[in-house]
Amino acid sequence: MSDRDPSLRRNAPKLALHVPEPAFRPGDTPDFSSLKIPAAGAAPRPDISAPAPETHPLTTSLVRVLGEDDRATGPWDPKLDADTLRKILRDMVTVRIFDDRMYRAQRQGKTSFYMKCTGEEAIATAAAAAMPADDMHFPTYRQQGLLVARGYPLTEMMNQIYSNRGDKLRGRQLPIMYSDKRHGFFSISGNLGTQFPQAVGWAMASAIKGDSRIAMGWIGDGATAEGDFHSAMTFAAVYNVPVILATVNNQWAISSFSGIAGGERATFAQRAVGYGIAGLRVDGNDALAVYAAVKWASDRARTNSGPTLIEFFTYRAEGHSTSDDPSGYRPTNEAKLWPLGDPVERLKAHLIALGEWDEDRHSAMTAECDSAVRAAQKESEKLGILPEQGKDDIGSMFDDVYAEVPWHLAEQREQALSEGGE
Ligand SMILES: Cc1ncc(C[n+]2csc(CCOP(=O)(O)OP(=O)(O)O)c2C)c(N)n1
Ligand SMILES: [Mg+2]
Repeated sequence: MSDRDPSLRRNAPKLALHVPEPAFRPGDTPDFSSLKIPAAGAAPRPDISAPAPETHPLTTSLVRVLGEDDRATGPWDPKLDADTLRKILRDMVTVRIFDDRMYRAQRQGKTSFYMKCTGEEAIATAAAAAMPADDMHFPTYRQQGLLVARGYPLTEMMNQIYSNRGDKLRGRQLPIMYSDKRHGFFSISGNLGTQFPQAVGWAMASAIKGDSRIAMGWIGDGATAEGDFHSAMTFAAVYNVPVILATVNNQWAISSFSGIAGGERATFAQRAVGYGIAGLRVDGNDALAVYAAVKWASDRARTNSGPTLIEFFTYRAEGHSTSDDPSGYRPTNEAKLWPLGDPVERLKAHLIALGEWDEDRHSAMTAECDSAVRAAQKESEKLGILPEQGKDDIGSMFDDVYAEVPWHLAEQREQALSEGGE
């Protein structure tokens, strides 16, 4: 009798699959009490040239600097001066105001699409503060803080969002998919995951040329399930590439929770262990911890001590984009109950505890940021908003793709122009 005969296997268990489900759905009361949150200052800080395995215990804990008492503590305290702290705070506040105004602009029909990074502001702004301005970032759509922190004009960002006459990308990209080489900000690609191998490739090229600039690649928790994540990790490990690979674990990928990308089985930082590279898991709502981790990984990469995978643990406080309504898949008060708090409030409280800030100064600074964002918006809207764009120069949509326009596109352009672009 063949061993494929089903009668021989009748006592075997029925095979089954596990489909991860988030702990809380709409209507439930979120309870984060089982979440293990190590105390600030508890994580050891290995030397930047330490062998990768020395960092591996840090892939299951959490690097935290700002304590419950709003003080900075432990070996990861980057000991920043008050001006640097105030600059990071200001950048975070600007990003939040910018996000709110552009979200509203989308609701007013001035553009088709917008994505906020609410609750995640510390990650890009503190990372930018920790690295020289000529290092290269390969960001996703949630690192607008890099541009803000590096002083990219807000008007330019808005011109891109409105695809208006000032948009130097000439409407080629979806709103918010910025690109600016001078600010070390690689063109955002809507194809998730591409940023990781591209950052590794750029950093390899930098090393091959004998340059001293490093790259930082960015990815979301959901996109780590893409093959690109793993190809990038393999190359980074094999060639000891001078790169920082950052996973922003905001626990959601549109309506899929992080378990669908593997987050139930291991932390995202733990993937560094299998590849044999350094890994850190960091409180993404603690600007000082973000700064310290990125500085550590940047110094490590720059001294040829190897790549680092950093997981920034955070929470996506609002919808995925203007096209999303999270009340359909998670409790509405989850962001408020998230125990790692609000990154803006935490840094503000720290500066106040240091005697370097107060409520009046905070209100004045917020008002200044608000005026700057409003002024930029006014300026940008003089150059047009999205619904007004495109019809006047329809032939230009064939430009900038090929050095020489192929005959079939030339033919289509002629046709579009002769039909008046309708
Ligand atoms: C290759 C690819 N697959 C799917 C999508 C559609 N998509 C856009 S954003 C998104 C969720 C990504 O979630 P995550 O990586 O966690 O980043 P987050 O939005 O949370 O910052 C998906 C599935 C895409 N843009 N590209
Ligand atoms: Mg996510």
